[in-house]
Amino acid sequence: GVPVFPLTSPPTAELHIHLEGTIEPAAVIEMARRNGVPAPAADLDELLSRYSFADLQSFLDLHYANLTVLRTEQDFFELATGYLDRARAANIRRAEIFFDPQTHLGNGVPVGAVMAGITGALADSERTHGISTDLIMCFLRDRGAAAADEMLTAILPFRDAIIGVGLDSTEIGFPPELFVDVYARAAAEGLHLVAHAGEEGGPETVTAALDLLHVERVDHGIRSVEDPDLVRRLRDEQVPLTVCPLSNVALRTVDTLADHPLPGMLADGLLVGVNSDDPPYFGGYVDRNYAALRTELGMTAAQLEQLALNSFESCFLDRAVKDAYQDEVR
Ligand code: ES4
Ligand code: ZN
Repeated sequence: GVPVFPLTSPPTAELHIHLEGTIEPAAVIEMARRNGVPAPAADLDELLSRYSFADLQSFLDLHYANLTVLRTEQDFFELATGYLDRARAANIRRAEIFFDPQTHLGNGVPVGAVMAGITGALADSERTHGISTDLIMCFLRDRGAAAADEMLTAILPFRDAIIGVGLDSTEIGFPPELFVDVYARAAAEGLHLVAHAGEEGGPETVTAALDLLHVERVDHGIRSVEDPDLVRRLRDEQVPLTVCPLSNVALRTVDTLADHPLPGMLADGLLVGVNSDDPPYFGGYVDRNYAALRTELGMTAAQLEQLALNSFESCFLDRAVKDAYQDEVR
């Protein structure tokens, strides 16, 4: 018979995807062997047994251990190419991709090698994969403000390869207040501004990101629903929120998908979209997130279409380009 819901997810923009968080477990083992560095686990089975999390920090511990195997330009080229292949299969048409050069600098990998590998893979992504791509460099909040400032200086030779800056890693204990100066510097460079907030931290971290860092978009932001004044503001100003449903379940930010605030946020008129965050860790790409929203939350085709339209609305793209993508959704 005719399926009640479309079998494929709508064309979507993915605005909350960590490039390093797309590394497949098998690639971790293979790159460790190839680079002659210790693998974070004896074999694939042992590695996979660790893919279960209590909170954000327990995920980050595994994530950073896995990333010690990334050493060469070729590793970053393969990482980004692998992402494009899987994003294409998930019907992604536009990706604004986070990456974390501080992690690799800390592992002894020069920023030039990171940039050459990633930009080499993404340079022609529209033609090779039908996906337009740009990069957003994130500061690791747990390394503090001075390190973020040094990182911004180190990326300036590659200024034209990025469209913006973000803020990720451990949220609790590292509030937006610490990063006011480095965000002002990034703004003066003409970079777009986003930040993770309101994932584990409360709604006050979202308000601080807006008021003190002047972010244009908030990553996660789900705990905003605890503050009615903030919800009104997010609706009135149509601040984009990059929500990651399967990530929130995997990191126990929400108990089950049925408890997720996304349907209520959509009903309240917030500009929310669906994103995958770190897909091999959290249960899949955007298509799997849409499928779970259908089957576990009972979201309708009309709601999913709105989420897809919102994803393009939330992009750092010209109006005419957004319109063209949105016409493809309808
Ligand atoms: C993150 Cl540094 C980093 N990488 C991937 N996902 C994240 N979530 C929060 N910080
Ligand atoms: Zn994230």
